[in-house]
Amino acid sequence: MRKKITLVGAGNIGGTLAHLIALKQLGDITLIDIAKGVPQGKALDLSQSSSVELFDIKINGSNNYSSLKESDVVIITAGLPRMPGMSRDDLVETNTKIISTIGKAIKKYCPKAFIICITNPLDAMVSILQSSSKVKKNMCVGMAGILDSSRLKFFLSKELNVSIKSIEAFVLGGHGDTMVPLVRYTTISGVPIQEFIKKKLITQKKLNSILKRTQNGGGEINKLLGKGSAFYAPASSAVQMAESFLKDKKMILPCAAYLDGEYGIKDLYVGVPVIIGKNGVEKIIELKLTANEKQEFKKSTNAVRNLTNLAEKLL
Ligand code: TXD
Repeated sequence: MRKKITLVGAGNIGGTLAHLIALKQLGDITLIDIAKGVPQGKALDLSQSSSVELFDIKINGSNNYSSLKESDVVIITAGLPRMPGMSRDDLVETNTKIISTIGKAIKKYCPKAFIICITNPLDAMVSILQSSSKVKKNMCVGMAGILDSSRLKFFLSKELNVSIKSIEAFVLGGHGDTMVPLVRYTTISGVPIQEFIKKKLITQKKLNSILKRTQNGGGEINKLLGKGSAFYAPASSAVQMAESFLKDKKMILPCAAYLDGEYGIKDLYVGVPVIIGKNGVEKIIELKLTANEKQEFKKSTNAVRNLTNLAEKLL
């Protein structure tokens, strides 16, 4: 019996999610959107590529949340993306209302599903989604850290002229300007990046500019596109999470997960490395942080908590 993956939001990311999931044949796909015809049109268009891509999964479009029924995985991108010059936090009011409505629909139609939130402001929206859907806290997670880490890895691979496959990097904390790229855990084929600085293969100055570029990764693309946000890399990142759940791959991935004391943080969704398997977020990986990293992480979690409290007050 094929799994059912429902994508709430059939816009730039939603359509790309559907395409990637179809090509990987992860399960049958239902696209839901409020825009009349858009989920149906994208579902039909994607289905018409099946004879070329040779996938057998079914793809449907709907304008009703009742189509969430019996979903195994739900990926949410519904909401407004940023316009140039807007911060992710500027979206909080509009998207909080949208996300809480969707959360109630999940509670009604698929309370056992694994929920992946993408909508910004990400960390606060994951919290709203969990509190309105009442799904188990470890079955609700946010996609941001994989995207932010992927941007960092890409910039480093370009600068060092090495395969992207050789680079490991982590970003902790909120999906915003306060995110914490963990330089100390950045390695190239297991060699800490500090060794590359010592060998003058990259300067500290260049590394710092790469970290800054990573923190502004979303804004850079907003500016280039003129409207809307990045969508290819965000979609790939969320599909990696869905696949780790559906295939019980137990990958260690940086995601916005619920902390209940880990890293000294209680009752907050924020970006940390987690293991994702068939039971959702199965474990929070607690990395040892230096005093400086702890300070940066605290700054980031404070910003996330303020925004989460604001979102909850709006409900
Ligand atoms: O790393 C991350 N988490 C971020 C997240 C990376 C990139 C983009 N980020 C955020 O994802 C972005 O700021 C937005 O909040 C979401 C979705 O971005 P996308 O680029 O896909 O936005 P679109 O193309 O505008 O698609 C949003 C769709 C659109 O088709 C709307 O009609 C629909 O959401 N929408 C709804 N669907 C269902 N239900 C409701 N209420 C609804 N409202 C809007």
